[in-house]
Amino acid sequence: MTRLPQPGRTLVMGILNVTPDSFSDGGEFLAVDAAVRHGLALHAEGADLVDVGGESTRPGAVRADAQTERARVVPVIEGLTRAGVPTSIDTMRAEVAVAAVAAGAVLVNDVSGGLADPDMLAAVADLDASYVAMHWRGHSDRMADLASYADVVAEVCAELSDRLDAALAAGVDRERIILDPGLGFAKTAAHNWALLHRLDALASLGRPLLIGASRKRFFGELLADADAPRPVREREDAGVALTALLAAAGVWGVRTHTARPHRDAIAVASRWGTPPPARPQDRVGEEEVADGAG
Ligand code: PMM
Repeated sequence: MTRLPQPGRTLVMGILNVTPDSFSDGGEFLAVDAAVRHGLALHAEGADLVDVGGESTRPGAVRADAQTERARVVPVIEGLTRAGVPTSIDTMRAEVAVAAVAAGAVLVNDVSGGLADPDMLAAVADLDASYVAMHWRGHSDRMADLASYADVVAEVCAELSDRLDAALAAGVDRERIILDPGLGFAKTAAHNWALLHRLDALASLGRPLLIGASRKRFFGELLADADAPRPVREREDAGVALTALLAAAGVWGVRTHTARPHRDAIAVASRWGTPPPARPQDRVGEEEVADGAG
């Protein structure tokens, strides 16, 4: 039985999309063995948890039906669980969440925070699994129209707080709930940066935070050359830089397409935040730098 890892530092959730159309890795891991191999590789390079998704949420994506979604994810979760790799299920559907947890998933990652499926929160209350409630305003086909805020930080906090209350009212144990501001979901680049700038406001909701920034469009805009956004596969370094900042700010987890560089960034942030031991030999290094030897 795999459990939710508690690594004592910011956790790395590796992304494994078993979909034909996700924005970064769509179509790469549709075959079960290719998907399991990629999940094993993510785990081997440092992912604490592998997040398996069977439905793309890219802006404008057409929804997969429940049966297709379940058939994509369950064998992959079974394969990874057999190999001892902890998994989460990225789904908005209660029936997929239930099947995925039966197959071994230890966390339900619901990008709709319980809004897309009226049965989700009650189903999660009965499962032995943690629950990520992400901020969401509507399905991908309407997302762009819903990206309108007078005060994005206050509104996302208020709407996430409502989802937390709804989960608690449905019987989900508070200690199992993690919150996520949902970067890029009904949010422009400016909204994403405003939320990242105010992690303290999100943290004041009293639950651990998960942040999914990896390769998203706001990095493409930030790093654009002339008029062309930076291509998806060339946004990784910016994501790693953000991971270091997020780890230094104490977020619970980051959801990323690679694992090793993010683990390295977390190690740097952890060490940077820890005062170095005051040992006499440290002073030798300082003198060398003063002499120009460094
Ligand atoms: N982003 C995507 C999918 N699932 N889950 C959480 N909790 N947070 C996110 O930001 C998030 C998510 C979209 O990205 P993908 O297509 O690379 O999976």
